[in-house]
Amino acid sequence: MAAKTAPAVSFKDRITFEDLIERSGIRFRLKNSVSPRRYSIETMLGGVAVFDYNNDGLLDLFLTNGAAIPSLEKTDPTHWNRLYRNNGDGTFSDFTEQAGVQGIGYSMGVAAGDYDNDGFVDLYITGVNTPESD
Ligand SMILES: [Ca+2]
Ligand SMILES: [Ca+2]
Repeated sequence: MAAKTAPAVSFKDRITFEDLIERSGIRFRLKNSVSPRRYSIETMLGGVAVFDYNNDGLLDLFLTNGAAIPSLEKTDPTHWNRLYRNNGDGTFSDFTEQAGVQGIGYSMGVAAGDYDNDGFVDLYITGVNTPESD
């Protein structure tokens, strides 16, 4: 029996990448409010959930974001967590306000699952200075 060799890969078959963020509609910027005190939370955020929040068969995005330091308050929309609905054509729409998921406090992580078995995925967001962290 002859030894098998790996198939030849030509350079034309190489994987290429294209930066599509500009036309995607995703305008998220992680804001961890770096401080001279270098609090540990500054390096512990940036949770992402990829899930279908509206059950349309298209994966949507939820991104956690920080807050001002030292208040740990989301003092303006640049600190909001963001929910982006997948439009199905390579673009996303910001549904953060419609869904009421801007967040409170310094958000760090997120888990997704159907907690109450109603057929819609729920989010569990972790962080500091949230009502649950008192
Ligand atoms: Ca969806
Ligand atoms: Ca649910």
